[in-house]
Parts: sequence; C-alpha cells; structure tokens
Amino acid sequence: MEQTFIMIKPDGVQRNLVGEIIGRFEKKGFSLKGLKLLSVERGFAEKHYEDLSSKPFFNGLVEYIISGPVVAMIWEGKNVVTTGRKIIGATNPSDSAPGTIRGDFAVDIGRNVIHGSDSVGSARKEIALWFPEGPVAWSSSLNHWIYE
Ligand code: RTP
Repeated sequence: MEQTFIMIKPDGVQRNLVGEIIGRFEKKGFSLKGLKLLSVERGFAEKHYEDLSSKPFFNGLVEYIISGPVVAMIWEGKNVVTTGRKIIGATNPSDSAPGTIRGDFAVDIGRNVIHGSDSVGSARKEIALWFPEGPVAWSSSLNHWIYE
C-alpha cells in the first residue's frame, strides 16, 4: 500500500493545529504508520529541502523549518501521495481552495502550515530520511469498511 511523508511545520504546531490536521487524514480513511514531534538541525532541514537549494527562498525556508518543533508522520492508503496533496491544498495559500488545510488555515506561502511529499519517489526518500527506523507495522481493522 502507498505511503507518504507529511510534516506539520513549526507554525502548525505553534498554532495548535496538530489535532485538526491529524483528524483530517484519519477521517479520510488513511492509516497513521509513523508519528513524532521533533526539532531538526539546520543540516537536516537543508537535506530535506535539497532540491530547492538554488531557490531564492531556500535560506528563509530552512530558517522557518528549524524555528520550532515539527510533527513528522507517515500516512498510508490508496493514492495517499496525490490525495494527501489535495487535502493539503496548493503551495500558496492564496491559491488553496477552502476546505483544504492551507485554504482553511494559512495566508502566506512562507507560513503554509504543512508539507506533503509530491511523488511516490520523494515519499520514499523523505520517509527514509525522517524515519530511518521505518514505519510501525500494523493494519487497521477498519480497512474492510474503507476498501472494496
Ligand atoms: P512542501 O514541499 O512544503 O509540501 O511544499 P510544495 O511542494 O507545495 O512547494 P515547494 O515548491 O516544494 O516549496 C517548498 C516550500 O517552500 C516554501 N516556499 N516559499 N517564498 C516563496 O516564494 C516560497 N515558495 C515556496 C513553502 O513553505 C513551500 O511549501
């Protein structure tokens, strides 16, 4: 089953949105396979965002991610990478539809509350970086009611 890496960014933690965000993924029907609250060092944040290292906003982005604790999660389910990005909404909250996390809770692109892997390949890479111990192995008894 497909897995994705979801991170609640420091602003989401500081604004007490952790429960709200986890609830949205849970209620959709996805399964939580990894969860931790942690603060990351600059080098770790730079590694996570290494594909964006040439962007003018890279330094600000790294400062933002190391500015407070984040919640790192693995979520599992059918098409969870693409659907997770839909639940999150467009990168710039000005373009995120109401009903999405960024559409409902964010205003500025540099404080957009949450990260989600953009492909199955990035999800694999990000899960390996953030969860070297791997996902927690368990299977929800509700899967019978969620999948045909
Ligand atoms: P994310 O990786 O956080 O899920 O975001 P994304 O794929 O939707 O967007 P991406 O282009 O990968 O950008 C990563 C994060 O960088 C910040 N950003 N700031 N100031 C700016 O113009 C700007 N552009 C992007 C955002 O926090 C974005 O989520």
